[in-house]
Amino acid sequence: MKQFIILLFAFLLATAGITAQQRYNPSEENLNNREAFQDMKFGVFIHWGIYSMMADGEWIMNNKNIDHREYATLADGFYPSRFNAATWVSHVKASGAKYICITTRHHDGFSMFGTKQSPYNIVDATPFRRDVIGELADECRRQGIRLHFYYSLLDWARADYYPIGRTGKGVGRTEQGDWESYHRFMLNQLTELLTNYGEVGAIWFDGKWDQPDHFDWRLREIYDHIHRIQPGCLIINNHHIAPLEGEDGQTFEKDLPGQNQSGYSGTATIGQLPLETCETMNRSWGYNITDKNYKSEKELIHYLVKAAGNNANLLMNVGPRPDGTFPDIAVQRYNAMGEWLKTYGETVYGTRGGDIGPRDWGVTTRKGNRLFVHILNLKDDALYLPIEAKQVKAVHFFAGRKPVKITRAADGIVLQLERIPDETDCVVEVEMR
Ligand code: H79
Repeated sequence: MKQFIILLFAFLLATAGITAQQRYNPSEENLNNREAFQDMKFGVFIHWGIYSMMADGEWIMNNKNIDHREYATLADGFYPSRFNAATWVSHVKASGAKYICITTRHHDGFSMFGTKQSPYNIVDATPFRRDVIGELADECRRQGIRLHFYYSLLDWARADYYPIGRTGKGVGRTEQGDWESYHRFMLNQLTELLTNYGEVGAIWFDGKWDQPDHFDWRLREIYDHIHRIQPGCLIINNHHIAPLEGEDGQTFEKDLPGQNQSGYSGTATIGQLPLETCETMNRSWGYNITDKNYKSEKELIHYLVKAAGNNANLLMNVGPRPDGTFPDIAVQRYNAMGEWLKTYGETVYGTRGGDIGPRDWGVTTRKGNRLFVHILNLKDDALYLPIEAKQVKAVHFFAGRKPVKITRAADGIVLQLERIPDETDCVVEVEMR
């Protein structure tokens, strides 16, 4: 019996040891960054690579089964003569976005930064020879924009990305490879990204879904490696599933949290971490010369507001042209969002999802004791709110802060708007006591 108790005790100690080792304890800096991340609410996603030259999105190598050796010769012709980091960051500032997430290496395997881990990068393999990530990092610091790095876990060009996953089967890769070498390569590149470009707001992973669910990516080693170098750096992984231990945020691809219109978010239960939703402005991530399906200004503003009402950030994409400029329509749309935010930013930045969850008519956001009711689509001149607050006061956020008449109703109040709202977003500020 005594022996059994000792054994049991030893077993309990051992299992406790394992869980303590596996549990990730974010640093205080990291926790602060999570709050700051949520406060920013709006970021610009940038998909740019040598694929941009073919002007048909970032998946062209896979979609057209281009041999990776032939694809690599594109690098010799990559010379974005009009690239100017200051212009990019100015566009971002004008949009009202507070951060940028840029592709440092996409699935095609080409590194857009000066890496020592492979010559297949913008500095060593193109006539341009400039580290655009470094130039962007400097400019972001200058203009007060946070910088996040997109980093693909999957690689269509490297032999050591093996076993080959569900995609890139027709690009002429080898039949064998050494995963240990690929894992090392990723860790070394991440070391470079986290030591050569100053403070990195987040590493944003993509491509986990390329391998079967049971595949061991050794993500925890990668995550711990990142947090050892920059404990404050947020780790976000676009794996379309619930957050994993060691991550600091959760992103949703082309869906608001909890939705699954994209078809990718089916298993993505909402966790406790800061949320983000990423979306394309037209229908492509990488530059697509014929894709003119741009969302309207109103749709974009509605998406931003709905993200905020869902307690999430919006990461809105642009695919710069091969010459290094943003497409004109993208610039125009970003400017329109920025103009709107000049007036309404207070109801978005620094807020969290409001007391009333998303509805057909719109969403609510909250800051302190102020509840912002964003009426996006209402067919009536009055709006019922199930608010418990005993004493509330309401005003139109804009339009001279005109008071909004309130009548009582069962378990809530009714805002008497006196007309059917027709603005992009009719914001009523409710002071809760
Ligand atoms: O970088 C952009 C895209 O290139 C990348 N993520 C954004 C931010 C992306 N690539 N594909 N997807 C997103 C969608 C993934 C689709 C999937 Fe599948 C459906 C993954 C698993 C099922 C495609 C089809 C890959 C395997 C089967």
